[in-house]
Amino acid sequence: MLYHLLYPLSQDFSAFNIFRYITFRSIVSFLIAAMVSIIWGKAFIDFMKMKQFGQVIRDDGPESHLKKAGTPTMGGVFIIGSMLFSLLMTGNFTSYPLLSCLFVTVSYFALGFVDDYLKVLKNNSKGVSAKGKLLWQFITSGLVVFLLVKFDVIDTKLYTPFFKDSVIDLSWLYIPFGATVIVGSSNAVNLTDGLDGLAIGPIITSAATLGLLTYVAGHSEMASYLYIPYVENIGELTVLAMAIIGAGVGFLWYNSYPAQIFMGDAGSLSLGGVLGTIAVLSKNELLFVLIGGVFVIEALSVIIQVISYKTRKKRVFKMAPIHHHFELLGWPEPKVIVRFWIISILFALISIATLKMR
Ligand code: 57M
Repeated sequence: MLYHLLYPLSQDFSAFNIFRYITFRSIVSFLIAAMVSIIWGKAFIDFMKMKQFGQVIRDDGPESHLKKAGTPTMGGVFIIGSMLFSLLMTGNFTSYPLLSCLFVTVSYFALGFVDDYLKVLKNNSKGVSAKGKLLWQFITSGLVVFLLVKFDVIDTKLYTPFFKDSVIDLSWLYIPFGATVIVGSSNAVNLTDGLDGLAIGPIITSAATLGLLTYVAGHSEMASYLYIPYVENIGELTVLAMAIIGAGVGFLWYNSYPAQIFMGDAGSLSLGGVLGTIAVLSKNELLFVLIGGVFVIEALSVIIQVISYKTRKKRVFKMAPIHHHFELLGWPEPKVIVRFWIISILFALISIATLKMR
């Protein structure tokens, strides 16, 4: 709103011209989201404790997790709340890419919220059925990708990293493909969210990488210099990425080991979904496999474990997702977390380096 209220005044007060710049609004967006998230987070944790809304812990997991019973969950409420509040101040709501990302965020947040609420209320670890979740996720993402293609916000081409001339036009198949990227990202982040700070770390590094890539893709000269597709109005997603990072840092303040709160499905499904949507909008669908490498490894570990158990009756990992494997090998929880963060930073840097490798 600040952008919409103050920027038009720049004709009379030239100082307000600064709101035109994505770099300025991105920094403000980060600062507002981080501050609101830290302040609101404390109040939210106190509220959840007072109401005794705590996490139910599965009894078939690593033993070290049993002591986490009763930790407040649904931290996604203040992550997404702070992110939206910050964007209300700094975002340009005439941007279709921004509106599409917010639609996915809110829809996945609602799904995760209902799921968390059912778990907390019924005091078991079930919640919404897996089929119900997937259906909701695909309807939302399919609709968004369809509208983006129909109104020419994005094209249906797939651009391969490393090769500047390698472009495949998927035509209408792009709609299920794009939707799958968004749903896959949402669920992979959800699977990763099993240790304190384990998901939010790579969410921050992925958002930072995508924020940089959207900034470049929204700048016609930089885009053509780096041989990446130019997408109109996509720069606005840099402001969004910085709001995600700010809200994420505020959440990490409380979710760092030993966690005072978990993000819940309200956080993991919506944050995973919005990252996938930014990847689709900025035409980084393939590079996103590298950017979100930690999420991909976590999801692959589950797929490999399930296939191996079904076909050979043998497990590849002591337990999937893979972070449980390292825990059961005896690594202390903070070591697993920090090492996964280090890997996510490496993935981010390699992804950025691909900009000059095409
Ligand atoms: C969510 N949720 C955490 C918290 C968080 C197909 C199968 C692999 C699915 C998978 C699964 O259900 N994954 C999705 C994982 C849970 O955290 C809550 O859930 C939210 C995220 N959705 O925000 O609200 C627990 O994770 C721990 N946690 C932390 N710190 C955090 O900051 O310590 C979470 C956040 C929390 C807390 O203990 O209670 C979860 O793990 O349940 N299923 C599994 O992960 C299960 N794996 C499994 O069954 N593997 C099999 C096969 C199917 C591959 C195998 O290896 O043979 C394991 N999960 C658990 N115990 N907890 C099994 C044992």
